[in-house]
Amino acid sequence: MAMHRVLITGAGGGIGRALRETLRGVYPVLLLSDRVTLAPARSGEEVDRTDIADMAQVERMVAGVDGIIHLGGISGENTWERILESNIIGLYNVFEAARRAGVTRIVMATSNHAVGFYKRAQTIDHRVVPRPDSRYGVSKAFSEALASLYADKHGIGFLCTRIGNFGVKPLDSRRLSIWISPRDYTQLVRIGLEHKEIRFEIVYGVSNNQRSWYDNSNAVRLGYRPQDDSEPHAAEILAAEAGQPEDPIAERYQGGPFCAAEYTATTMPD
Ligand code: 15L
Repeated sequence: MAMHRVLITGAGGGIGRALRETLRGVYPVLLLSDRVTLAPARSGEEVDRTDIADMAQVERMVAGVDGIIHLGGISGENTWERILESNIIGLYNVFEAARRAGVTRIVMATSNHAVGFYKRAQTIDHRVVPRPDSRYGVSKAFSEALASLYADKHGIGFLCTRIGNFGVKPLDSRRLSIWISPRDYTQLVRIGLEHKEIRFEIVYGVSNNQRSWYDNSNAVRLGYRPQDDSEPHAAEILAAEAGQPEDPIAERYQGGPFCAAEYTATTMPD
């Protein structure tokens, strides 16, 4: 199962731009796609412009591809119409076109927001049922369900990476528990594309954070050995946040402000 030609959707976003560098030369061809214009192709790269909401364009994009890193779509809360177009219809188009084209492996960006309504006091693993904290989180739970269907029914291997927060360093106290560094995410993506026995797996896309809310033993079982930990950034972040007003809903749940936004219930879920 050689990965010769690997497609990155959403290649113009923050994670896509980072993977473009860290995966350069790892696979013979990196096909970089987005609906926005990308920087011109260098050696070993091809650049494509596709709107994943358009099936005909998606079919052209996936022709001749061996593996896909699917990052395309909306990456935060948005209107139902935009989520529907990009994260439901667009996602379906990518998986269905991949099936028709004989793609064998897909690494997919799901999110901590698929399980954002678990409390911070709880440690969760890859087997918990989804508890989305937003329309965006619902679309990510849908993406995991669609991946499961295409794995079971059509034999495509899926690594669903529930990404916490990707960046060179954690941004705030919540992100101390869910941060992932570019090199750790690159390692996880390579496991997803190269591990011989992946059928359908959910893992947390997080570094080796001391403050983690996740039992990421499924990723470890697949060979993931994260190098980074948010802890060296903790003192500075916590000092900067000291004395700031706290939202009780955001503070109680892992999804933080995604849980608090539009919240109208009169009692807090357990
Ligand atoms: C996500 O899923 C988003 O894609 C990202 O932009 C951040 O908001 C992240 O979650 C987070 O929870 O920090």
